[in-house]
Amino acid sequence: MDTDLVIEDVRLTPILVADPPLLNTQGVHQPYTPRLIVEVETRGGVTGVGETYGDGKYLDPAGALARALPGRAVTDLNGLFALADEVCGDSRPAGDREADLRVDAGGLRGVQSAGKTRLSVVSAFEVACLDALGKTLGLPVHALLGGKVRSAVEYSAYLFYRWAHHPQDGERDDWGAALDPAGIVAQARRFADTYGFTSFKLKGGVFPPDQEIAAIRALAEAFPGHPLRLDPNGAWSVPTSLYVADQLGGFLEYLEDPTSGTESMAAVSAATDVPLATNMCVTTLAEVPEAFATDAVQIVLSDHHYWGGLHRTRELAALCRTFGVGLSMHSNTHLGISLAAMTHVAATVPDLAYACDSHYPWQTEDVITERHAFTDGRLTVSDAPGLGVELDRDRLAALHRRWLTDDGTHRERDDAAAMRRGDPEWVTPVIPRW
Ligand code: GKR
Ligand code: MG
Repeated sequence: MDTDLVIEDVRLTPILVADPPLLNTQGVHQPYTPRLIVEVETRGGVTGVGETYGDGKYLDPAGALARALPGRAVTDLNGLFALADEVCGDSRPAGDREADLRVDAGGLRGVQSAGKTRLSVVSAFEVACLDALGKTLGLPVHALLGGKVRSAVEYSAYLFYRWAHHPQDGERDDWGAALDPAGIVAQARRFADTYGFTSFKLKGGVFPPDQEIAAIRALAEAFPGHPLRLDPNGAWSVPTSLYVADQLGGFLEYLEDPTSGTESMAAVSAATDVPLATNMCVTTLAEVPEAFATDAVQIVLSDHHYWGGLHRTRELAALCRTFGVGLSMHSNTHLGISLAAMTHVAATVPDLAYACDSHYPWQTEDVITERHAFTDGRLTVSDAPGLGVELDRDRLAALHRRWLTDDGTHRERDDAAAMRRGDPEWVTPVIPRW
C-alpha cells in the first residue's frame, strides 16, 4: 500500500449552524442546528473533509469509527461498513433487523434505527476519504466515482413557510415572514432572481391542505410551466392526499411524501396519475422491495448521508434505473461540504431527470472558505482535486465554540421543542394531521 494513502489521524468537530425559523409539520427549525465535520488526515499530509448530521446519537458511533481508522487506507471505502458494524456497538448490518423496519412516524428522516444512524456516520467518513484520495491523486471526486456525465447539476428552490424571526434567540435575516400564498410567491421570486432557480419545492404539512393548494396555484400563476412540488412530510391521510392530487394534478411535477408509510403511499399511487416521490418511505435497502413491488413511489429522493455515502448512492441509482423508478435528491439543513458531495455524485448519475433540492441558500454560515454559488439554478461541477472545497478553520472553530457553550438546547434537532418556545401549547402532531 502507498503509505501516503494511510490514515494518520481523524478529527471530529461538532458544530451548531444558524438556521432560520422554517416551518414544517413537526414544528419549526431551531435557531441553531447540529452538524458534524469529519477530517481525515493521511500520512502524506493531505486532509479530506466530510459532513453529516450532528445530533448526539451520531457522535458516539462517529467517535468509535474515528478511533478505529488510523492505519487503514483512504481507498478502503467498502471496508468502512464492516468496520462501522464492528466498532459502533451493533454488529448486525443496517436494514437486517426488525427494529430497522420500525418507522418513526413522528420523524422527518424516515426509518430511525441504529443501522441507519451508522450509515449516516459512515457517509461523512467515505466523503472525507474520497476528498483525501482525490487531493492526493490530483483528481476530482466525480472522477473517483467513474466520471461526470454532466458539467452542472440543477437544484430547485426550497420554499418554506416561515416566521420573520425566531421567537427568542437566533440570528436575524431579511427574508421576512411567509405564511400565505403571496408570501410564498415573494419568496420564490427572490430565489429565482438571486439564484436563477426554475423549479420550486414547497415544504407543506404546515397549514390545512386547502391553504397549501392555494399556495401552489399562486406559484403556478406566477411561474407558468415551471416544475412545482409539494412535500407535507407524510402529514396527510390517503383521502386527503388524493384530494390534493386531484386539485393540483395539472400543476405538479410530483407530490412528495403526501402520506406516511409505504402501504398508504401505494394506496395513493394506485388512485392518482400524479407521480409520487419519497425521502421518507424508501431510506434503506430493506424498504426498496415492497415500495417498488407495490408501485408506491415513482421517484426516490436519495440523501447520500442516509444511504451511506456516494458509492451507495450510485448503487441506489442503478437499482432505481433497473426498476424504472426516477432518482433525485432531497436535503436537510447542511453546509457546503455536503453540497459539494451531493453535486459530485449527482454529476455521475446517468438519469437525473429532476432538479435536486438543497437547504443551502437558507444557511448564511459555512465552514468552507468559498461558498458555492448557484448560476441559473445550477452548480458547476468542480474539476479541482477532491471535493474542490477548503475548510475555513476560523469559521469551524467559531461554530464549534457555539456548540461547546450551548446549554444543550440546540445539540439535538427538535422542531417541536423549538415550536413550543413560541407556542407553549404545541404538541407533536399525530400523523396523519389532515
Ligand atoms: O428541513 O424542515 C426540513 C425538512 O422537512 C427536512 O427535515 C426534510 O427531511 O427536507 C426534507 C424533506 O424533503 O422531507
Ligand atoms: Mg421530502
